[in-house]
Amino acid sequence: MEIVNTILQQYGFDINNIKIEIFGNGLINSTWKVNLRQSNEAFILQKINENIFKHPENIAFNIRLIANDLKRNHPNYLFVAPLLDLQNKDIVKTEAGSFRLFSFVSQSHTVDVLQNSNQAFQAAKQFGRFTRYLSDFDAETLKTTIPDFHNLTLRFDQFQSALKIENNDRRQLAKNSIEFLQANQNIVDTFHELLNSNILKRVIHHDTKISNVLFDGDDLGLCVIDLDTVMPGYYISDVGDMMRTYLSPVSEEEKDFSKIEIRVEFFEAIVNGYLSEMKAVLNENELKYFVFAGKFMIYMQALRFLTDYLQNDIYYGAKYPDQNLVRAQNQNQLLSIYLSLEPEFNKILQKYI
Ligand code: GN1
Ligand code: MG
Repeated sequence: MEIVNTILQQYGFDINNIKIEIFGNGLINSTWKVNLRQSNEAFILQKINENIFKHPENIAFNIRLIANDLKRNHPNYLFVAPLLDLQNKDIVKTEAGSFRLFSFVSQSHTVDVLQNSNQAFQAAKQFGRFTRYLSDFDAETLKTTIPDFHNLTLRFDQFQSALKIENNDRRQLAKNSIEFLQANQNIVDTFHELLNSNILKRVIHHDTKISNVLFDGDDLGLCVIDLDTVMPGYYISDVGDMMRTYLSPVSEEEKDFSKIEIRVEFFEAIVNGYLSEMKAVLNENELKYFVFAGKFMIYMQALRFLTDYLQNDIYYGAKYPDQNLVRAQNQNQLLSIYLSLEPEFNKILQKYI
């Protein structure tokens, strides 16, 4: 906490006049809400995890480029960019890490668990709008903040290597999950096919969980936040992570797998919301991979959790011993339900394209 106070002083805060609370539930960065005692004004302070974002200045670079482009071409779009410190820097580097500060947008709220399919529609629309507004912007001018972040080929290879060298006990406990992922390796093959098709690199958010959308008082989407993983990528990353995180009433942390379900009307809401912005932007070939997007992301997340489990939780950490195994099993269960609904999903998609 000491360091947080020091950082806030660099932004000109009087630390006697603020109240600080831990905020949100991200797995990677640390986030605090800073409330002013004398008014309703509030701020969000974030420490970037530099084990994962090795060059925080690349994040700042990307956000600056995008902010300028949006200001020019879509001046009414609400874009939450980092504030400057007393030395006019948008990122404060210290020995304890790199920090950024944002205004807390007043009259806005975030949602941690989706309550209805309208929220899925609104969120999908916001992520679609973000990519559409930047569709004339050259995505390749952005820095890659995490190399190979959604490279499924690499994620699969990392999983294979973890199987070779790691922990026998854990590998034994993970036997069924390992077999399930190996049996579904055709998802990696389809990913290769996609890479060789006419798929375009676009400005992609890469972390479309519902808590990364700001809503107004009427539950209308306002904008997207948490832009650390904004970089060149494929739209299936954004659509797929919405499917991964919006379709089921329970999250990746749920241990009772009987609670994992797929709400088909939420799938339709994602299709409708995303395509309400992106239908005219995506080419015919890209559209072919819309349903695949969900498989791609659920499968990749299961691989990542299981790989981390086999590597003793070095990436995600674990609050209890088998947490990353449970997360992987949870995602596998979600994937198997998703696969069984594919024909129905394809039919729904046809209504919108
Ligand atoms: C991480 O920290 P958080 O929750 O925003 C991860 C995502 C995963 C997610 C799974 C940089 O995101 O890719 O989907 O956990 N981010 C990074 O909960 O690895
Ligand atoms: Mg994130």
